[in-house]
Order: sequence, then structure tokens, then C-alpha cells
Amino acid sequence: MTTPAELHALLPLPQEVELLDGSFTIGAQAHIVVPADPVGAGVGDQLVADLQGICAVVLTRGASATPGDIELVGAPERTDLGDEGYQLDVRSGGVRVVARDAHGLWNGTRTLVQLVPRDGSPPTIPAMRIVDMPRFEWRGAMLDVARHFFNVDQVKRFIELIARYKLNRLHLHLTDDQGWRIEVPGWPTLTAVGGDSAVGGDMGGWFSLRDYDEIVMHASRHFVTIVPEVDMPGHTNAALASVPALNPDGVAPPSYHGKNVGFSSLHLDLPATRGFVADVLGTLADHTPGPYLHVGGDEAHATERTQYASFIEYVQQVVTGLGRTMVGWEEIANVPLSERTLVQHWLHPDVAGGSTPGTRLIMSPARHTYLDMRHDEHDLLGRRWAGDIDIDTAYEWDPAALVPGVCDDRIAGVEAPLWTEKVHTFRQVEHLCFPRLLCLAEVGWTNQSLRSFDDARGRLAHQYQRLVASGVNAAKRVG
Ligand code: TNX
Repeated sequence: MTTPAELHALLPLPQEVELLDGSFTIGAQAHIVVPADPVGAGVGDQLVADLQGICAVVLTRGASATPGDIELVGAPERTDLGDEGYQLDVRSGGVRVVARDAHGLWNGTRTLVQLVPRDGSPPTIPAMRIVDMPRFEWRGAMLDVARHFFNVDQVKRFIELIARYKLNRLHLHLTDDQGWRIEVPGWPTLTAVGGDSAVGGDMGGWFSLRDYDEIVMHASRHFVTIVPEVDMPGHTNAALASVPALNPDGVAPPSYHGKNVGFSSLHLDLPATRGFVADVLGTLADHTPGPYLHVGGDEAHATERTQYASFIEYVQQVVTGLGRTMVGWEEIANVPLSERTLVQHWLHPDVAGGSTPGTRLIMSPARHTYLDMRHDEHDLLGRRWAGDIDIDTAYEWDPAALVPGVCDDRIAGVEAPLWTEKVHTFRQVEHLCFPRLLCLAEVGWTNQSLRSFDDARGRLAHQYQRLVASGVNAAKRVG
């Protein structure tokens, strides 16, 4: 299937598009008519800002739609559109976006913004009807701020970039052996000691709870849910180095600046550990409006098997007690889990697939989604262990064909992680994420039967140009 030229700027590709005769030009007198509720009105404000950034029109808010206007309509009764779906009608007389709720309107306006030309020509959009909704509810990116720290402004910029492509989860890997990046009241050494280190002895950093609140707010304005991760019981040297009482001998180990994994562990049987875990997760729950708390659980090679099982059972109980859904890397599937818990597959399909029946999976297969891998053999930046991941490899996979017996009904969605052992600057973050993170956005949104890499290649090239034009250090893989 080849996308018609009129739709070249769309990524992810919508589920249903019907091109019609005629077109609409955003005129100097156009109004934006928005729903009365504040969240819907916020979507309208962002649309005004986006359109004014693209074309030199001055848009004002209108109370009711007249010919030539752009109207956003909340229609809770449109259950056919699903949770994030929308209908976008472009006619010569105006534009109408209809959705059940503000998130659907957000998605519809993202499509509308993509349709406006950027080549200096008049802001004319071909007439069409789009009816669209995502294949999966979880469409995420992960940023590892523990191995190298990225600050509030950089995380906010990252949120803006992923939200353009209807990604709706930002998983923040906040702690690891090399760094602890979040303030926890009552445990000041976590940030004073653990916040001060990074891979290679590079500069550390951490988020105060006010910083974190600011990130969460910015994310919610872009319909992105923050998923905070505190990795436990392994990957915990930064915590062990900060709090002597978390160590069996009561002696804090030195800070760790290397890249190895699997040598550190929390110990559930020490008197300080349970209180520590409960305080950390309680603090995150207090500052995270979204329903998820990610507890890591990966590569706990220094944790004895039965200890590991007890630990995961304990954190699951704490997270459930906080009214949240636990998320963990696939290793947690070795332990009996609550059906509500989400298991994040990254390496071993049989481990992820062995998870308690009824649990759902987030698909992050390293071979297709690991953004710290090289694009190809000429790439000086990336790592190699999961193979080179160029845009075709990032695009050509089906989440429902990874784990035997696990189809769409057991898949919450997809996520691409950026681990940052070798990533020092935000320019490097951009190089590794773009444009290939867009492939994941389409894997997560567009039905498998509508996707083909041959078709996506041209649309990726188009987005590459747009990313570069907006100052993003995208890797030149296309166009
Ligand atoms: C594996 S993926 C890890 C990370 C590393 C990454 C490097 C996962 C759950 N654990 O700790 O940063 O490989 O590619």
C-alpha cells in the first residue's frame, strides 16, 4: 500500500483516511473554537501556538464556529472512537475535530498540525475525513537519566518531541548503580551522594520534587504519562553508597562509575530496607498523577533467587497499597504476579511469556527498540550487543509475533528505551532517537495490516527534514 502524496506528512499513519474534493486554507480571519472544559481548551491553545509557529496567521478563540473556522468538539457519546481516537474532517468550509475526550482531541490536532505545509506555501490542507485510533494504549519512550543526567529543560524538550508523534508514555529510569536522580524527603544522602555520580566520573545531578512536578505538569499538557522507575533490588549501588544501613555490613561502598551490571543488591531482611522502599515509592506516588510505578527488577544477579521472589512480592504489595499498577522488567515474570502488573519484555521471550496468566506485556525487544544501539557500522556513538538498528529494523516487527501465544489482547503496547552509559549530551540523545523513534510510534499506533517499510520510508524522510528544521540533531538515515 502506498500513501498518497497528500498524506506524506502523516506519521504515524492513521487507520482510515478518505481523500475528498477540494481543500481548506487557514485564513487570516480563522477562529479556533474549543470545548468549555479547561483541558480541552488547553488543547486548543496548543493548537493555536503550533499553527502560528508554522504559518504567519493570527488565530483567535471563537465562541461558536462560523465558515472558515477550526472547531474542536468533545463528544463523549462517540464510543466508537475508543479512548484516544478522533475524527478529523477537513472541508472547504472549515475543519472539525471530534473526540470523546481531550486526549482524542490532542491526537486529532497532532494530525492536523502535521498536515499544514512547511515550505512557505499557503496553509492549505486537502479535504479529507480521517477516523483514527491507536492499536495499543501504551506507546512509550524511556530515558535513562541515571547513567548520565539530563536536566528539566532537556526532559521537557524530549516530551515535546515525542508528543508530536502521539507517543503517550515517558518512562524515566531514575536510579541505577551509577546515580540516584530523585529527591526523597528523609533520605538526603540519596541525592547528596547518589546524585553526585555518573558513568565515567562525569557530572551528576538530580531532580528536586519541584523539578519532578514541573516535568509531570509539562508531560500532562502534552498528554504524556510519566512512568517513574526506581530499579530494585539490583542496579542499586547509588542507594547502597548513600545509605550505610542498606548494606549487610553497615558500610557504604564507594560510588560506581563503570558500565558493568549485576553486582549490587538491596536486602529485604535488613531492618532499614522495607522502610526505605516504602518511603521511596510513597514519595513517587505522591508526585506522580499517572497510575504506574516501575520497580525495575532486571539483572538482579547479586540477589539470591528466593530473596528476589520475596523482594518482588513485597514491592508489588507496596505499589498495590499505593493504588498503583506495578511495572517491571521481564525478570519479574519468574515470580507469581498480580494480573494487574505489567511485564516489560526486553530480551527473553520465554521469560516474558512465562508470566502469570492474565498479566499484560509492554514490548521493548532489544533487537528492534534499543535506542542505545548503533544505527549501522559507521555510527560512532551506539553500542552493539543487540545488533545494529537502522530504520528498517526499528520499523519491521510486529509486537504480536514476538512471544508465542501473546497477541494484542495481552499487549499493553510498545516502548523504546534509551540507555545512556555512552550518551553524554542531549545532542547525542537526539542523534540516537531520531528519526528511528518515529518507527516505534507507528508500530504502536497503526494496525499491522496498514504498515509497510517501503511506504514509511518516504514519510520518515519527510519527518527527518522537519526535525532538522526545528533544530533537532536527527541522524541522516533517510532523504
Ligand atoms: C540492559 S535492558 C539493561 C540496562 C543497560 C542496557 C544497555 C535492561 C532491563 N537492562 O541496564 O543499560 O542493557 O544496553
